Amino acid sequence: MEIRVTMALAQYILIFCFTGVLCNTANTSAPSADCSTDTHPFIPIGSKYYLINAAVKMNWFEAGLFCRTFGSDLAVIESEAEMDALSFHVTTNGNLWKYFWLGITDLAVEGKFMSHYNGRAMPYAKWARGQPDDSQKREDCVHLWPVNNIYFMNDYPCYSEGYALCKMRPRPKCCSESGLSNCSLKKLVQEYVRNACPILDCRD
Ligand SMILES: [Ca+2]
Repeated sequence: MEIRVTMALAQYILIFCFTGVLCNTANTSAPSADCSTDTHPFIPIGSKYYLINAAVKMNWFEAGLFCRTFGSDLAVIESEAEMDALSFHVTTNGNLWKYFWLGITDLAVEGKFMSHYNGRAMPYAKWARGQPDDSQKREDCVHLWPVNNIYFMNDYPCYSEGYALCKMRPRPKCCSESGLSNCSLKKLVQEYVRNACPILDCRD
């Protein structure tokens, strides 16, 4: 019975090898990549991880590119709790009075502020009094703005200078953490393919 199952699996592997799908995947991706717990250089604030660059001023576009170089995006604040945690961290770490760019803009449709990450309406807002005002009709990017030692949100010219506030993207759950049977199967198939490819001389 076991031999029959193994042979059937080998047949599937052979088919996949000819198509080059699984062999390429097995050869180019480390099985532990999905399970990395290394969050450097992001730091935990509240329940999320961020990278705050309070050293170099950038416009909104540059700040977004800065975050992308670390595989992240300008932060989109999703709740009052997240806003409070970020405000507390920034104000208690010597960065009060600095402007921090968020991943929110109404560049696409004036007055409709959305996440630049997924195009959805901004999930949470804490506008400063009288904001957003699109002053001089040139304020399309949102930043964190301190008013009386408390951070609020304000629309601001995208080419003005501020600091990047990057938020780490959600990581896929590790197979061992999720305990899902399809993860175990995936690992099993990857292991078989990894062993079979050199024998079957799989090529790109
Ligand atoms: Ca404004």
